[in-house]
Amino acid sequence: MARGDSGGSGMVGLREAADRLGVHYMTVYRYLRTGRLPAVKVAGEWRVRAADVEKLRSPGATATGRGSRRAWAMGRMLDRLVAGDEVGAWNIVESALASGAEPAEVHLELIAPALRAIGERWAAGSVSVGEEHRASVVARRVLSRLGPRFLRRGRKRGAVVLGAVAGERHEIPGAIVADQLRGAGFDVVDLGADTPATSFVTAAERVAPVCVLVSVTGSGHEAAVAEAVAALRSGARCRVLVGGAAVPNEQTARRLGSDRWTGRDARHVVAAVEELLAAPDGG
Ligand code: B12
Repeated sequence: MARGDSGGSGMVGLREAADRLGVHYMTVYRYLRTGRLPAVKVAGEWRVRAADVEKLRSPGATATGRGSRRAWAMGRMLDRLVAGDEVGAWNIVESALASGAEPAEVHLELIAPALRAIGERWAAGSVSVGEEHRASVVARRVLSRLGPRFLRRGRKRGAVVLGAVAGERHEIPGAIVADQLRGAGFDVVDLGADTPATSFVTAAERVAPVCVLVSVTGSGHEAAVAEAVAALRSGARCRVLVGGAAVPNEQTARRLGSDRWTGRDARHVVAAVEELLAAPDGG
């Protein structure tokens, strides 16, 4: 008889299922509620088929441990985004949160890598333009739903203005950074995609920010970045950080006129803004 398989019935309890899947008990309960794991009540207790539990384990999930579970969840997120399945994508987020993931980890370990993988598939031709667009809409909606978890009460540490440079339509990296900055106690003015240089200046004049973050993901936006940086330096006289996937290192950051390199992910961006806050004279 298999471990935890009471009576050799091929059925196991929820705690045993949780152990086998390497997830929290409440996560298994959520699988029941959302229909991912069929269950029956026997003498007042939920039982699930051991074979169904096995099916829930991905090929990579035989290894337990947080890393492999997150990798598995990321694969499922990728799959749900490509399918345009908002409910399924949100269920994965809820499961991750229920198993103890921080909202920032959901950003950086589930949603962002899934989107980058979709980009690779799009470039390789295995995901269509339409699927990529639909996936990014679903990702955006899931991010919006997660957003309130980053809100903090209390006194703010300062304001930050953020926007993707003129011509740049990738605004999801900015949405992620904005929420993580909010979680770190900053007030964020997110100007979204395709922001004209003058709009950066107007927003900065209004809120006197710790800095303005100019986001650039794709190639070919150098002229627009130069225009935004010049307008901010002369118009708003504030500190400017240029970052995003098109700024892969310190050298590129400096060449584009950034006061600092913001690093590779949102956590590094938050750290860069905090450094500026700690060095008020521009150090
Ligand atoms: C979704 C998506 C789109 C969506 C964007 C929707 C939206 N609402 O944002 C749409 C469909 C509009 C789109 C359009 C295009 N896209 Co596109 N897109 C993507 C995709 C799949 C995901 C982007 C994303 O959100 N990534 C997730 C985030 C979280 O990734 P991230 O960069 O790691 O973000 C972190 C860092 O940037 C970091 N960071 C560090 N410092 C700083 C500083 C600041 C200020 C910020 C904000 C962040 C930051 O923090 C972020 C969070 O951790 C990427 C694939 C990829 N590799 O990202 C392609 C990708 C970026 N797109 C690409 C291309 C080519 C295009 C198009 C030119 C396609 C076309 N021919 O039409 C257009 C360009 C439109 C334009 N003018 O900008 C290429 C870019 C290649 C290049 N080097 O130029 C990519 C890489 C796909 C690929 N593999 O080729 N796209």
